[in-house]
Amino acid sequence: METPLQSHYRQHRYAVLPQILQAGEIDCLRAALLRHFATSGRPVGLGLHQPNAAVAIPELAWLYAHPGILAALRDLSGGRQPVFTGNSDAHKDMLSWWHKDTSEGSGGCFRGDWTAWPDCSVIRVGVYLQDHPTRDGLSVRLGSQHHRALDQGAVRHVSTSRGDIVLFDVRLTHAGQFADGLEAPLLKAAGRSWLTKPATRLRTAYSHLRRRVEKLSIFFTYGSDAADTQEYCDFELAARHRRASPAGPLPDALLEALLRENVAVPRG
Ligand SMILES: O=C(O)CCC(=O)C(=O)O
Ligand SMILES: [Fe+2]
Repeated sequence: METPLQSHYRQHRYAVLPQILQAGEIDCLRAALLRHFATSGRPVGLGLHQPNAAVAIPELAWLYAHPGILAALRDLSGGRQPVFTGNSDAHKDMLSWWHKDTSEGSGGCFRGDWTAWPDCSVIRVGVYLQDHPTRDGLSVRLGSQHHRALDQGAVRHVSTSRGDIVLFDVRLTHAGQFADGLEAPLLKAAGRSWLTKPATRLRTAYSHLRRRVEKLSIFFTYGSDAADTQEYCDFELAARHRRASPAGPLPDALLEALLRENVAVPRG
């Protein structure tokens, strides 16, 4: 018998885990991200992006080994050992656009025709640190795991509240907050490197005027003991070696937390 989580995920390739994080935990995460982004992060999507957040923001360690998240991942994989791929991003006020988390722009993380696979063990875990009942949270395109083109699949906004966790197949086409009419030309301008900073500053002023609260989120990638997860991890490792600045090892506190929860971590 399938569990309700397995059945929803099998049909839609995404699922919401309601109320996994407590109010105090969300406050902690928000404070850690606000502290970090006060001095760090790269301008992306008229906001700030921190790649390799597991290394760059060590205070997040406990989140990656959260028992509620791991129980769901074990459920979805039929009890296989979870694998923390090390891929983790944090975002502040970042606008987004349709994409997949399969690194298609840099060669693709999977060998073979993944559009034909009925299943995929590599799962993105998304944590929004504010409510998104009707907009600006995660949007997905249903059935898009079978298409390379990013315009395929009916669009669904995934309603989430503070404390919820969202899980989705990395092949699924998805986006976060879309640019509104005023932000769209700014976002386009920010694509030119000399305009990135002024465009981002203008957008920050616009958000203040609209009295928006800071939009904060953490996204990270898990797999399980399976061949496609191994491919994803090999791709990640090679990409990390190609990058100019070395990523550095995962913090000891994170490795210990993962070990305690019997999570595997790829070598390298
Ligand atoms: O900006 C968002 O909310 C989505 C983030 C995302 O798609 C990612 O980190 O892979
Ligand atoms: Fe993504």
